[in-house]
Amino acid sequence: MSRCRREQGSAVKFGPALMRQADQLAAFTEDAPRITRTYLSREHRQAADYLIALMTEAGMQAGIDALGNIVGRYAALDPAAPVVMTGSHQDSVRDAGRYDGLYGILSAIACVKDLHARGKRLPYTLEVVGFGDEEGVRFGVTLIGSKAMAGAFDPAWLDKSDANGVTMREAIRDFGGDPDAWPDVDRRGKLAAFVESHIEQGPVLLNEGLAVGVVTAIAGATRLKVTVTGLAGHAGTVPMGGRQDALTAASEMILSIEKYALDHSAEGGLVATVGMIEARPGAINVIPQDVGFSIDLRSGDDAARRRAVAALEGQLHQIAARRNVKVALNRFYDADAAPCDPTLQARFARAIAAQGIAVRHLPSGAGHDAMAFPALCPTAMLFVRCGNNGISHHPDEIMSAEDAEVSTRVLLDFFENYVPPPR
Ligand code: HGY
Ligand code: MN
Ligand code: MN
Repeated sequence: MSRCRREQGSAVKFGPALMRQADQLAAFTEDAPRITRTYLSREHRQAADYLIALMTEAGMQAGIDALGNIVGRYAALDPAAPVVMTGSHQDSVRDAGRYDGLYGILSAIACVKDLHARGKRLPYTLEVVGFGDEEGVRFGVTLIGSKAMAGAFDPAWLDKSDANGVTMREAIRDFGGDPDAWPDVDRRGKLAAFVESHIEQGPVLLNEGLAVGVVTAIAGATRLKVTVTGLAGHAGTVPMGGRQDALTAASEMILSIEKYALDHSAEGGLVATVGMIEARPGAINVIPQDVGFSIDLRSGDDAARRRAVAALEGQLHQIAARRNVKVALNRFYDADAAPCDPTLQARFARAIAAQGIAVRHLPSGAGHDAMAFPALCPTAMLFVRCGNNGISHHPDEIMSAEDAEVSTRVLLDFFENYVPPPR
């Protein structure tokens, strides 16, 4: 009997098909054999066409909104019924795994397909969304689709350009969208709840032998761009004592950032990452004059994250002064920790227990589209176990058909038993 067969002998319904669908979507990539799919790209369109076909086959009306979000609707019998939204993002980081984001869209579609096959409608309209951009790879802005739906879209984003100088406005038009219609995407006041199913992207569920878990809160995040300005010089003639080397100064700054995060990791699970660095002029025989690097700071405790930003600002300026270079920090992204709704968490807990699985609540260090919604409506997340020690944002990201089966059953149980509060 296949390992995926259910203990109770009930047939496998979801797992293998979900794995096949994730494999198919992984083929829509800009740099095969790696997986990279950015906002409004040709590959975004391919993924949209594929997901719209799956949504339609599952009994939904499906299409793309003005900003490139893929939206499927499984209408309630009552046209005036409340709306619940679910989904995740279709885009990826560079050289990504194949489940981050996409799994949450596919699992929700599988739930609707099952409901439709049984001729069952819900006491609410269920919208399944593939958000166009959560990772922010192409334009440096994250959560574009989910923030637009939450009424937090900033029209200034439309003038941001990608690495080829194409503005978001032009890219939306080229994609067939309408950048000026961004206010139409706003769903404020129209959603009863938002839920997202997503791989954990960490090792907690794996280490505890659990297929699924309930998210308590999503960590807050601050992202900064640091520029260090020294003085270029001949690598052979400038004595070590007199240098204004921007790269060695940046190196000391980066190690001080790591040390701060290590010393304060108990504060809401504070983490700090320098993921990008660039040195100019970038010649082997020239002392670097300009260095730019990124800082990504996260914590479940907003006050701790703010303290970290202030402390690091002071530290970097002290190092710059001692090394006779200049430093500037540009904070371009700030998101407070997003709490998950206790009632929805309890609903997920009941659905997990119904599968005979111990209920584990855990925070999310990763950011998600769900972060945009607590301001609008009760919001919750279901985590699914990752293999390979929980690695993600990496081609070794992995999950199992068995866990896809279980987590989709949990999500379906949630949808079938959730009753929106009276309006
Ligand atoms: O960066 C994040 O946490 C998310 O994967 N975009
Ligand atoms: Mn991601
Ligand atoms: Mn994600």
